[in-house]
Amino acid sequence: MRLSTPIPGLRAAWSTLAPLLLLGALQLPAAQAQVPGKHITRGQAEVVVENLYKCPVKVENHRVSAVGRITAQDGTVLKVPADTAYEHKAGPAAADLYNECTGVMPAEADVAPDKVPVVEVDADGEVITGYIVADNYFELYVNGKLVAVDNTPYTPFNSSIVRFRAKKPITYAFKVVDWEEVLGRGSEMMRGDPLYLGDGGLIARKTVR
Ligand SMILES: [Ca+2]
Ligand SMILES: [Ca+2]
Repeated sequence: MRLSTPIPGLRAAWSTLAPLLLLGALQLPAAQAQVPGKHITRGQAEVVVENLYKCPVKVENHRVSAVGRITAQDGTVLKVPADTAYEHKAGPAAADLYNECTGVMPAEADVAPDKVPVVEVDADGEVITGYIVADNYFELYVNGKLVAVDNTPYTPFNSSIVRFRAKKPITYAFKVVDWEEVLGRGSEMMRGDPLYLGDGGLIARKTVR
């Protein structure tokens, strides 16, 4: 459950890249609007979606990506672990850099970012390639446009290649979700314990000129 999990094909691809700088607050599509502010919940959420993603092949670490609903103490109804573009089928799915479920597990020398479609943000911009791994899920917004949606919400751990054409100055924003094993509790499975506190993170790098 850590980002240090070996991901073949990733290290060499990242070695010549500079960190992807980012993180400004952008306005998300209305379908993804979550209630702003701080809310306190107790107990488990009601499951409203049993599983967003089913791996088509048997892998060692596949976990159910459920979605739930819970009412906070102030009466606000929240979706957990998050309202995502993946659930709404919004935005382009990120291409695989490494993914056990799709069988994309190239050797480092065989990674081919040039085959990834370019999402156009600004017609007069430059093409930028990014490499992303999230524990567990990401959405990438460039100059306010959703350009990539992680295709695996929970596990197995996967990594992605994104390409887009954008004009400077460029504002990057990520929405990142550390998925839950027990909805509403914020926990994840660790060595058989579904209430393990868990951890989350994101690594994202891009090409520079
Ligand atoms: Ca993922
Ligand atoms: Ca996690």
